[in-house]
Amino acid sequence: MQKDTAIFSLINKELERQRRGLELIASENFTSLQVMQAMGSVLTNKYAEGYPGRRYYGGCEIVDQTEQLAIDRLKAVFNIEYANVQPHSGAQANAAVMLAILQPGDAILGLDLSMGGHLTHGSAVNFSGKIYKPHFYGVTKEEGIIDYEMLEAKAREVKPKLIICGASAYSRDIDYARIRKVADEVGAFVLADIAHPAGLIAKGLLSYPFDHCHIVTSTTHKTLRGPRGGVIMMKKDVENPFGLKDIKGNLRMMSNLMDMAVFPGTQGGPLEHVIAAKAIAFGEILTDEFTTYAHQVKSNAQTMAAAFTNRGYNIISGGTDNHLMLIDLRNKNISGKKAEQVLQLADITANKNMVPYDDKSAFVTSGIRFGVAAITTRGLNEEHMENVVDLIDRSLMNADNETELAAIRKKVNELMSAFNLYPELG
Ligand code: DSN
Repeated sequence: MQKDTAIFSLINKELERQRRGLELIASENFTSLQVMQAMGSVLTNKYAEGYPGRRYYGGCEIVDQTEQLAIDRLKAVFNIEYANVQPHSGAQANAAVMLAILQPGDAILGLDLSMGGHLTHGSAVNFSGKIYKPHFYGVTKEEGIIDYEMLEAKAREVKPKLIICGASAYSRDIDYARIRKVADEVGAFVLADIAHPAGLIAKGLLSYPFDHCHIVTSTTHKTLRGPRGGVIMMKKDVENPFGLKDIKGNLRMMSNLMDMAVFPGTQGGPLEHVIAAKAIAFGEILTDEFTTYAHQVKSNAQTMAAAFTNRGYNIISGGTDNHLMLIDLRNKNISGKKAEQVLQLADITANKNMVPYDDKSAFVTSGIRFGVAAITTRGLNEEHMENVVDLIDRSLMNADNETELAAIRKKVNELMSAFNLYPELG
């Protein structure tokens, strides 16, 4: 068969783009080469509906082993008893959890998208806001931290069946114990969606949600540095606490409800090539090298936040506990949209983001979000953060100066040329 040069030349261009730029999108990272190799392997050819040892297809004896390794390693990463590694994404993981424990029309309570939450936590344009009855809590106007009092008051008022914690643009740790307390009071499940900070939680650098939240979901491609995908986890496999039954009317263990909600509930055949890549990533997370990485992520983020603050930037909540920060640009007289576009011209990639109590739309926004997971993988450390912030600041302060932006882009390219990305790929 003829090589598809159209696609492969585009893939090479994307490799060059990733190599030369400063990647600051908080939800992105660079996997290891072996993680990518597993994704491009023969495992993509295999159908394997079901779970290891109980499949609906023959020939699953090898993928049973790769999937079991992924499960066992993920359990070791978080010291937990249950893991499902089949969700194709974080959104799929959250959809399965809700299918498992909710009925259409049930009330759910999540962090408002415009305050740092996620689409799947009840947004009106998402399945979670269409099938279930969404209610929201926010962050305080003064400090930008989760308004736990508001969360508790809302929970008592609307009596949700599910309280969701976790966020996409929130830089502080979360008080899971406090959320569980009010959940117990009103009879709600607690789901922690740790997609963003999972890699730091894995290494004990943030609070451990598993002791307090009935269910935990994550993506695998952000701070976990694995392939694009999702997982569902629980500390212990217990009989479901609210007497939930399966469609045959049987009381089931929580693990059983979760597994059935993934397959056949929301997905068909699992992506066994991606699951093998997840297994490799989880194995990498168990190493000391990843412990060093996670500490470096946290330190880089704090150094970057301090450098922004020193230049008069307004970081929501005043700093960061994790890998990201959200900046309100209103005192810098530039919108999030314009900032994203300008940075792009300097080969700095980030995303515009609404800030709490934003007066601009989601397409314009007053904020921009930066994360350091990817540049930390490239090898940048505290010493580089001042320079990175300087390059960003100069770009934003010269938003309409094409000559200056071209000069900054040259500096960015020079900086990044010192940090190899996939040298094996030539
Ligand atoms: N869209 C992802 C993010 O950028 O945070 C979350 O799904």
